[in-house]
Amino acid sequence: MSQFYPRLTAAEAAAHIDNAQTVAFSGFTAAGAPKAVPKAIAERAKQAHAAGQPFRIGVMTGASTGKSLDGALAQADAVLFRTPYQSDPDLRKSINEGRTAFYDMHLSMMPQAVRYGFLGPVRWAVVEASDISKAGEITLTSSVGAAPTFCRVADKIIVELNRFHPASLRGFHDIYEPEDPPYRNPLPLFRPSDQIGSPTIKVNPQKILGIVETDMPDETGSFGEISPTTAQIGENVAGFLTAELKRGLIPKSFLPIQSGVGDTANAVLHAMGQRSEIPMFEMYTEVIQDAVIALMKQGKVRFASGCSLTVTNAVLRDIYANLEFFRSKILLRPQEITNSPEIVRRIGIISINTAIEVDITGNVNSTHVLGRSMMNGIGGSGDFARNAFLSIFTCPSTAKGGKISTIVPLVSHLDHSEHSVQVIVTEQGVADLRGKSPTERAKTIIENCAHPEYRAILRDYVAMAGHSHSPQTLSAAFGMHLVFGKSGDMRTVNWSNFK
Ligand code: 0RQ
Repeated sequence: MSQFYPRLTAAEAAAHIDNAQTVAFSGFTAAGAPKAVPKAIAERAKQAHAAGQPFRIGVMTGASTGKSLDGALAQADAVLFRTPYQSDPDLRKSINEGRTAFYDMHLSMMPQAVRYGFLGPVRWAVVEASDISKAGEITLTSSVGAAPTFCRVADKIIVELNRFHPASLRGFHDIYEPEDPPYRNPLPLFRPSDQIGSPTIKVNPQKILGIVETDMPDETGSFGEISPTTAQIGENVAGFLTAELKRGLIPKSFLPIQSGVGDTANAVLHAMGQRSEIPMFEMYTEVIQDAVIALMKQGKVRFASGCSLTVTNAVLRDIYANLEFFRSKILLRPQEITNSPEIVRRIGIISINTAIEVDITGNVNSTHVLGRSMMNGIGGSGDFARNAFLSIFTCPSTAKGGKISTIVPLVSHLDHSEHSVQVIVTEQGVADLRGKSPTERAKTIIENCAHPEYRAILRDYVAMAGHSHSPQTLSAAFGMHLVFGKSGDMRTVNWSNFK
């Protein structure tokens, strides 16, 4: 169908993009992110810089992307601002050195913020497609992200038609854009498998500048082996959910699961799959990872609604080779639907996300290392955690070989407040915070989740507060962080220096 549009090389497409323009790319994680055009834009930036000319663009996407997008543009120092999420080491460096302005957003809010005009005009949408019709119907590839909104608002669209993804993917996407206030209707989605939109993004063909043909696999990294620590975290989550089922606090038919991104999330799902007491369940999640596909094949996961197929290439090839098996089991939706706080609350999602650090009363930092350096961003964790039926945060009890305790007196940056966090799980155990005061929470978190080497340190911190509602001493609250800055080991903290 692509014969109806001008064919362009990536360099020809990139030549249309000017300094300081905002470019919105499809993609959610590396899945479905354009590869050829951003690399060509990076080349253009390098040439401009070599000639002493400025060339930096604003970059919007659904979430993180792959090395050909965030990586190449950051290496070329071509990113003026970036939103809403990233995980590329070069871009992270550019953000933390203050060269790229990063706007860390709840992913559910990104498309509407673009439509509302909050993020300024969008000149270009660059969208990876598996097919496009003469009438302007775009079939996306392995993710949806914010592509429908980007196509709607952008002045012009460049399509990367990627032959790696089959055109028969049509039907795997459920494209639905809510109306904007004051005219928004309730979202007619009641079960994870409900299809509410259309299979393609419909655009005015006149807006399409041209088509860049590619044949490139997604740049999704591989998952690490399940380590003893992540395996134990997985076991602890699965054990907790099994006990909740037995207590009748989770319905017998179970509830939809959202699980975060990364090795811990994969290990948690793997452990859930091993438990015969947990019935077949559905996922209403943001990122569909390898473990979900494995559980689907085992008959443990009935259906997965998500924003992206963030799976390794071997798994994606397997899905494409068995497309008809998966057709009735997977739907990819825009991020404002997968992460809709209203749907999350209404359908009763069990949400499982990873923290960087947790404090003794249950506040969670998901984004900043030692309060200053951006890791990735809040992503969808806030959309889910604040609204979930059950909001669980996992993390190893220590980082950097034990020199950092992930359980601290007060988080050095706040993403999820104690009011949104119900359960903390480390490899040490489970802290159930429901119905507990801050002082009771502190005791439970320290005794059940902190590493044994840090328990006495944290008990001493709590003791310092004496009788109070929340066991905090402001002069010492960042004592462990400050000591780490000096000695490189939180275990060297001496509270008498902070009283
Ligand atoms: O650094 O690799 O240099 O050793 O942080 O830590 O344990 O490998 O954790 O890869 O699971 O990521 C929260 C970042 C966890 C992620 C976060 C260091 C640690 C290591 C990574 P090294 P791990 P993971 C929906 C859900 C926010 C978005 C979200 C994330 C590195 O899960 O970005 O939830 N979440 N989205 O050593 C200093 C600490 C540390 C620390 C860990 N306390 N202090 N360094 N590290 N704890 C999905 C989406 O939104 C797409």
